Amino acid sequence: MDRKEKYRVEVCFSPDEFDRYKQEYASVVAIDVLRATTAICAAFEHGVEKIIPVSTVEEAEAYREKGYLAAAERNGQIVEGFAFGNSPYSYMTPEVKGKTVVLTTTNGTRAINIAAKTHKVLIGSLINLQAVIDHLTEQPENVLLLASGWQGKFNLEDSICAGAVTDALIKSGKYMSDEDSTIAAMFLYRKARENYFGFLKASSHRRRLRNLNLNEDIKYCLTPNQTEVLPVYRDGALVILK
Ligand code: 3SL
Repeated sequence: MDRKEKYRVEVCFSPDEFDRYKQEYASVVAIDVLRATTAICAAFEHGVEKIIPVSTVEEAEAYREKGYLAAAERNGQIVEGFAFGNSPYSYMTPEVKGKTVVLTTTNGTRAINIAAKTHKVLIGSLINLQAVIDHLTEQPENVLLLASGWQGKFNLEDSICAGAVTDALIKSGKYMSDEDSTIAAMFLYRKARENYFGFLKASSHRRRLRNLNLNEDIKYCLTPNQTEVLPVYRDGALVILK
């Protein structure tokens, strides 16, 4: 396939840079490995029907007051007054099966909502890595992988996951890339792929979560291909793409 005929895949390292990238893509894959997009995929895997991602705690409170099941996380911790945050394990209980959950998190739901204003949004994580790759290989389109980062800054885990998707799409022969961010993400992925847990040992978010005794969450989030679900944003909520 000639380079000019190929689809484009690129990586944006932070929602704060999204405006510089956004024009050319048919869809955006929002990624927040630790832990929002992992928790979202785990929730669908365990029977949640729909997730409404909101950017602020106030919005989540407003939904909760209307009787919705609402979850809120800030700085790695459950926000006071909410029954749960974004630990993937919170979504593995019968109480959430078949339900709509409203979710706000520090970075992940913000990235989703920024991208959803202008684009079709898919949800990516390491736990549904192959599902993302398979979908984009079978139905190729110009795609941007948006790392949620941490408060507007670069982070390693989302960049590695974006690099894993990019690496596979380029190997499929259907995709090309032009941006240095994409090359950097692929380099990081190739360095990390034998042992994500070890590679990320010193990373800021792993340290943050470890200090909150969330090591089990980290292990779950860094274990690839535990589910085939592929959530997509449709009419204000996330649902499983059929
Ligand atoms: O930033 C986010 O959206 C969260 O996933 C952060 S944390 O993993 O809960 O700390």
